[in-house]
Amino acid sequence: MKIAVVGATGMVGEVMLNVLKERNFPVTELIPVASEKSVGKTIAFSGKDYTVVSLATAVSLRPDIALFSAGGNTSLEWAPKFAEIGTTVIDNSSAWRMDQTKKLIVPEINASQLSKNDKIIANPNCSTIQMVMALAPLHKHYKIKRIVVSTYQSISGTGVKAVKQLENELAGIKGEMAYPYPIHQNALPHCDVFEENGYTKEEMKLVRETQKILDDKTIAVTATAVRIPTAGGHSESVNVAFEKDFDLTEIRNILSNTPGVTVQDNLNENSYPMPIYANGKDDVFVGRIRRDESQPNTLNMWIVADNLRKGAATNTVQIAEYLVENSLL
Ligand code: 2RA
Repeated sequence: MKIAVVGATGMVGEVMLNVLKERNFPVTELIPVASEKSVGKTIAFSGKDYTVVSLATAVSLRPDIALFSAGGNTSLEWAPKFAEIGTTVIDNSSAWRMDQTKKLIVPEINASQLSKNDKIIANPNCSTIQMVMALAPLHKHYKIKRIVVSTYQSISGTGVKAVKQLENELAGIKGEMAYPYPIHQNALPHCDVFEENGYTKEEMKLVRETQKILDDKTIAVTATAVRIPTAGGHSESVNVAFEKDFDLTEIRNILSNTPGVTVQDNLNENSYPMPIYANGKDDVFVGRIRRDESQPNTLNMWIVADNLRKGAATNTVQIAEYLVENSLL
């Protein structure tokens, strides 16, 4: 399988290369793609050195699959060029997620929607993926009415510049700012840009993408996305109201039996999900599961996942695995 990784030198790109290797994805030829300033560099992958090429060169090499993590503008311009020559693109940007003609996929939930005709497939936003991984099985049993979610997002979601800003602040060095304010010992209710309605794009991704992935526009969602100085993953406090009542033991059993979800919920042992634990792992961790005593049929939970892995790279590679396993290329 000839695989292009577009954005190969970025944070998500590097994790995608690691995940391809870890999962023994059948890569016969790797085509690392990056911006002009990186063209010509070499990237080691599975014991071989590959030369970073430009997007135009990558298209001419006709890869079977192109895994994109290079921003929305690059994806809007170049994903169609790959698709035109028969490459299947799986894109991590938000460019195609709400396009009615494109599928928005979390393999454990809706990979069965995919067909050979899907040549540009959207990978959902990291904070959406981890939330729907826990909520999809519960929606099937109890039908979600409303979700209230607050996120506590790692600086790694912003990228290298943000990680560098925190390092500089910890070292007492004045450097380039990824955020309008210091992030050390701070919490910024500002992930991505503000929209007309006063929400940020990150918050509206949680609203719009959740309804698309669960295929249910009746689900009401409201979100507050906060950036905090953690590495290793995004955390979310989720309050979910169902149409039907539930039994907490059944909720835990459903989640424990959901592939890709691990329940960490034993208060006697102070066992609950944390980013320092989720870091580097592919599962979505769920804990602090408890009934919302303020209203009927409503549940609280705490959901943590590595935003660079299941939130981006691993989900992308899992989509590629599904395409290969089901002969959909
Ligand atoms: C963030 N989910 O965390 C966004 C993009 N990775 O900033």
